[in-house]
Amino acid sequence: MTLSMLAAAVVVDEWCALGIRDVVLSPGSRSAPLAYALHAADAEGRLRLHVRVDERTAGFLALGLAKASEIAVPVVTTSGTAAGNLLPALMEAHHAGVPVIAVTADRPAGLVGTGANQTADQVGMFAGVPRASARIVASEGTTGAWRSALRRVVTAASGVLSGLPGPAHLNVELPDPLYGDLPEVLPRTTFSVTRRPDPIPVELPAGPRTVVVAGDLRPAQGRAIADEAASALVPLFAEPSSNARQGASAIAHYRSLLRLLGPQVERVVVVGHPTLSRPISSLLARHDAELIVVADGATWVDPGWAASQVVGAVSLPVGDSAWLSQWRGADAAVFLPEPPDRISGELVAREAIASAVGKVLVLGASNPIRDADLAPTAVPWPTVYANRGLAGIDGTVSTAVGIALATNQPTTALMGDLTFLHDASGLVIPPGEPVPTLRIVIADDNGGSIFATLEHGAPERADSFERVFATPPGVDIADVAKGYGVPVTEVDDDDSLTAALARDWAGVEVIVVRFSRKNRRARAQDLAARSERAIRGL
Ligand SMILES: Cc1ncc(C[n+]2csc(CCOP(=O)(O)OP(=O)(O)O)c2C)c(N)n1
Ligand SMILES: [Mg+2]
Repeated sequence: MTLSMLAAAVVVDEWCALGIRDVVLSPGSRSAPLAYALHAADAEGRLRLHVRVDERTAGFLALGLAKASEIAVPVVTTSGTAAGNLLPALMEAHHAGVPVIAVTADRPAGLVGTGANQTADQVGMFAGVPRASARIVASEGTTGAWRSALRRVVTAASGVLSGLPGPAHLNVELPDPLYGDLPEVLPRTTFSVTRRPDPIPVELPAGPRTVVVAGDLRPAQGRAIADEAASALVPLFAEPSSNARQGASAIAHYRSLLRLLGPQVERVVVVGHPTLSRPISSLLARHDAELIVVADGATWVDPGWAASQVVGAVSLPVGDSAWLSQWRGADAAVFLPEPPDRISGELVAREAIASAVGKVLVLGASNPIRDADLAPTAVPWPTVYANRGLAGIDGTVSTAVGIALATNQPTTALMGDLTFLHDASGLVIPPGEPVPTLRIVIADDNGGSIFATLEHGAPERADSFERVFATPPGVDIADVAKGYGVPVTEVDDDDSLTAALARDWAGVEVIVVRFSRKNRRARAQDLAARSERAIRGL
């Protein structure tokens, strides 16, 4: 048995023992020992292996699997640029607290800097991003030392001790030969880590007019904060991926209502990572209101530098029902009609949400998640996931594939056309690989319409807008999806959208919803005006 095969066998055996269930692998030569060991473990039913050619896709697939399972997912690459392609997924994992382990196969250290083929300096290559890094040097150490390194890396990624899950990096340095028999029996000592206890909630004093802001959260956390806000009669401003956007306290149009009602807020409790809107950023930057941040890890959210108290968990006192009624009354009075004979982004989001109730919904960055952030709160919601760590438009298809595979539930992913094109290769699922039940709804408005709602969309900047902001891709999205062998439905009116979303499906399918982005800016302005009238009319 070769040293490299022994090291690979120990790595995979320890992962199985630590409870890892899914591993993603991209092909290569330097990583071959790990590939053989993973193939064997998958055949024995000890873990589930997913093979992807494109490492960027593989990284986001691991991210989706880890996000939904809340269990660490290793993603294994060969050496060189292959490893570099994991960076975007690791950055998202860092900022969203997702346990992805980058496992980069490497040459023995003596070859770094010599011009040896496909050899880069990989130790520390993700500088500052991993929560922990370790090296497995197959030509040195013992199986006990390797297992110890693996335990540290998986424990750090899982956040069991720190409360802060996130990415980790394992560089596995493998000398030739890179094939041979796998050992039959591997010695292992028992090992376990005790999870740190949940924090004790801090009871807030009664009195100040309070609101709760819920940003991106794990589903169970979101449901808990929705219940807490509802029983305390506190208005709740919950972004879709908080999973708190429901219940008696959730205010659907909080973004537009904040402009007039915001100044009355005396205390803000923020849970999770809000990222969607400027009104919330302004609320979190108010130095004349108390800002209480609920942090479940080693760091906390405070983009306005205004935090007055950081707590591990919070218990809200019962508030004044008139305060909640004021928000609810204004909320109920806001109404944005659909444009006649046309589909709007909000309609697509609303229907996608309704069609996914009881199942899983993944929301792409840009307008899809913001459109969902206008959907009603007085209806049931599906379990929602989104990459809000860094809000990238990259890797969304692959993340959704991972979420669907980890939840094992029919999953709907709503994303923009550019977001889809960025990661269309996430549709490449080689024969024999586990197949998700995933429906991708593409809000195809031929470009990046979000910029139309920002300063760049002002009429006086129209001459540069199309080319350098909207960037209409000029490709037929349906043809692109068909090229990957995926069934495609094309819709361009409300009835055909409703019908397409009502159907059951198997495997991966794509629904392309074509609509115009012409009225984006006008609708955003209309909503602001209607919200103002709703408040003044009360
Ligand atoms: C990786 C990455 N590159 C660039 C951006 C900046 N960006 C934000 S939204 C957006 C356009 C998205 O277009 P689309 O997916 O069609 O959604 P739409 O705005 O039309 O709703 C871009 C380029 C980003 N968030 N992430
Ligand atoms: Mg678009």
